[in-house]
Amino acid sequence: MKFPALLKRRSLLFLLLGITTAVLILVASLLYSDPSVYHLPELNTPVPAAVYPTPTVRSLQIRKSVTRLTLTEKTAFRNALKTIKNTIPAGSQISIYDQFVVQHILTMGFRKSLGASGAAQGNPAHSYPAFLPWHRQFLRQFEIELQKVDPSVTIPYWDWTDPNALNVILQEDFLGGNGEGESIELSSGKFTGGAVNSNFFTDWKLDETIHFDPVTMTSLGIKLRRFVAIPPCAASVPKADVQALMKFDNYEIFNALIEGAIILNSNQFVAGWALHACAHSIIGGSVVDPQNPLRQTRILGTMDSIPSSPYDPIFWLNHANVDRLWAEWQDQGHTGETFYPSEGMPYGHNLHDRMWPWDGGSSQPGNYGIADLRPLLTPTEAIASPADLLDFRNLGYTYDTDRLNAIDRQAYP
Ligand SMILES: [Cu+2]
Repeated sequence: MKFPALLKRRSLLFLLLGITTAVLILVASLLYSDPSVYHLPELNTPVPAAVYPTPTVRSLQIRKSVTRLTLTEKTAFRNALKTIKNTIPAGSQISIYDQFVVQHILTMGFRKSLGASGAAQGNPAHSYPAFLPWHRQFLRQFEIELQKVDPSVTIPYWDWTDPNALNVILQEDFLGGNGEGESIELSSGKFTGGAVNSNFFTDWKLDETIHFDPVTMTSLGIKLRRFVAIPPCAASVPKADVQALMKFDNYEIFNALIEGAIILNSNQFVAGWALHACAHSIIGGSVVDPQNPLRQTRILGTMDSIPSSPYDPIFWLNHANVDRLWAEWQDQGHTGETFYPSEGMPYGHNLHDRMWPWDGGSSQPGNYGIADLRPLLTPTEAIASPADLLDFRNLGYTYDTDRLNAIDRQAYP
């Protein structure tokens, strides 16, 4: 064969090879792109102007920073927690408190493969836009239960950027103490933790099927567990991370960043471990793959088991802080329905979708966990969609920060 003809045949071959590769890549990307993975909007998408609602409630209760609580307030909060932890309502097999833990676990059960049914798609409480309103409703429902015991109680918040706040939380007069009795050898050193033996928790019994490690799917036992401040999450969150968060105008980006499974790295969203997710880890702790510090191989403490985490009362303080930051962001010109996606999200995450379990029974979770927890759940009467949760003042509370109180004083003179 003459040289030019060979060249021609070769380039034809290369062209064919090129086309085949391109087709293969396209098919593979279509096959393997997971439709359940949530894609964030572009950075700098324009946002509509804020609309300020008119207040409909007369007076507001104040959720305070843990650092500003008096001893009387700490005691009242602890007593209310204890009471609902030990009260089993008629028709339920578990306590009022444990009902909340089971609700939280079963948000992980909305997969058809687990036997879920009904309208809800994806996890109704995590990884998508309803993360913030779902937890706002969850906290409010929990606070209402506390207030049935003591009407003066509100859920305090843990400002993660204040190292003193964690110190206050972990005192014996409040939610006291790291875990004890176990040590763990990590590449960064030796750390201790284990069961929490503070006085407050002597009768804080956990159900071994409700308290589990979602990575190894094994029980975490009947005692509350903590491994405080082990790597990779340090004992406080950098102030700069929160300041950076507050500068985003797009709701979906704000929601995803504060949840903390992604971070922004030189203008790119990448998998990460920050803010709310890190706060879970600061208390609970987990062992991670040394090759990939984002991959947990074993959960050590209650708070780092995302499903079972409400079993540790610090859960409520962590989420009150998430909610406070959202409230502050809303007050900074991101108020109302224009700052929440109205459509295009999995069911349960659009503005007017009902969020399980406050959906009037329209969706049922599948069997998620190390035992079937569904028979433990008692249905709730409440109905809620993200739209109902946007105005926190309308729910009857505010936070003790200057930023919020400036508006509180105008709205509630
Ligand atoms: Cu949650």
